Amino acid sequence: MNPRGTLLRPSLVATYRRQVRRLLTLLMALALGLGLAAPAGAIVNGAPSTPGTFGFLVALLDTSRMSTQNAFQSQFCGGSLTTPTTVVTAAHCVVDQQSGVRDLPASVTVGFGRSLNDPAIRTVAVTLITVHPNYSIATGENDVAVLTLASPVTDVSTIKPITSADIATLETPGTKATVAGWGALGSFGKNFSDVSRVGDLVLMPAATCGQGQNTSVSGVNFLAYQPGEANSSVMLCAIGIATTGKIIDSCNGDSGGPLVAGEGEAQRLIGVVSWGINCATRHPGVYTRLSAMTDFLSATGALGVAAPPQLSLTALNQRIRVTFAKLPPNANFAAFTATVVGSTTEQCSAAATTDGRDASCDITGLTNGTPYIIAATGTSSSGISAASSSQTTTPVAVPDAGRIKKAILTGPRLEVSTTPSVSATPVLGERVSCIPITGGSGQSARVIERKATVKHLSAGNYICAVTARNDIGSARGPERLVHIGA
Ligand code: 4AZ
Repeated sequence: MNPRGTLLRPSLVATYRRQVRRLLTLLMALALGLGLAAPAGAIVNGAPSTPGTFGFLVALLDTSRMSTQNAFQSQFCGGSLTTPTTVVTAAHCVVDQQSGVRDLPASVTVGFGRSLNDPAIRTVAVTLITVHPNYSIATGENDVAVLTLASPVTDVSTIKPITSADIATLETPGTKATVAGWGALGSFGKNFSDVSRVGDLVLMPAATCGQGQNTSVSGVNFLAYQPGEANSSVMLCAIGIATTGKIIDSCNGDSGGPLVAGEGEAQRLIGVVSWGINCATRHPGVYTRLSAMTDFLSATGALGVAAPPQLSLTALNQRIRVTFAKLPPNANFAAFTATVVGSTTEQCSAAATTDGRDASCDITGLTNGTPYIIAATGTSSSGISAASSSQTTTPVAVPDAGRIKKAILTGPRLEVSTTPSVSATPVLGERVSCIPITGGSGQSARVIERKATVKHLSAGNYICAVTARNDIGSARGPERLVHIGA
């Protein structure tokens, strides 16, 4: 059961908004045609963004809808560019609220620009979506996700997320904050803005945001969220009152977008539009409290410091092979280094790969039977990452498997020649195996007198290597990429 009962679930957005914007817009057009008044506009009761400001505000666009319609019809959430390759948005924008299934990166396109009806709107693909590990659909807690862009956007201003240093100045109740987006102009009107709009808000006390204490802002009394409705440790509540006395609030379609505070160089992203009870009513809007999400933002690279790479270790003879996962969370490394913790000499480095293989390198000259603790860093345009968490493994006297010297395609067969595998005890067997880089099962063949013939390889790219076995175990030699043409 939804703990917020009748509330307008954050959720409505991802599922509902994606289908509904167009219909609502049509209904609006009809309403206008009938001479009904359009709701006066903002976010709700905000104002158009000033050109040249809020460049970091991005629109999340439904990729498939973009193939037949424009950005205005395809927009379903907002987001903020925090580094040239990261967009911070709401988790509920990219997680199906019924099934919990996450959107695929390819299904979301990021749009840059002020007007969604601009036919020249700039779009960038998404390669990775990372949802906060403790995001809860049921409670709406930790409603934050990071999108990693396919290519860096360096000519648009970014906004820095708040860190602990800024909490005292930027999270105090009464602090002025601004929300921006392309969301609904009114709770019931349900018409949407083409040009991004901004609303000036003030932060409410934590007591109003989950502890049941009503607060008045500019003489207007606002109703608090009760315990179990909102959790102020991970949420911020904010609302605005216009000079006209109208209530300023975020609304459907603004979800994922920025709540910013501070001026000039000190401006920070303090919140992400998350949920509320309707819009511009007597309840404040609720925002993800980003100061409580620092570890997540750091781990995804959204703070601008490269996230540590992920590594896996293979114990070999007097060496340890370190493999760096090409994926998460921030896939923009140019190179990796793995080091035995506490050593300055026992290390290895590898360039990032572009061919779909994971990068790897061997730390050599180690002692069999001794455990080694290993951590890794990555190098990207934003510098050297923090060290990864460390892992331990122990080199063992498995064979040093040979290397593929030559791989020649003759018809459907791959003729392979190898260097010998070396082992302290007899080598009991050697095989060459080739695995498709896209995954799945491959083909292998026995090595006899340093030669093997691998058959039945269909067209594609394969990673081939020699595997050698002795009485201790087996080991895989250096990998070689083999392309089988169609
Ligand atoms: C939404 O559904 C939504 N008034 C966003 C913000 C608020 C309510 C609903 C806050 O996207």
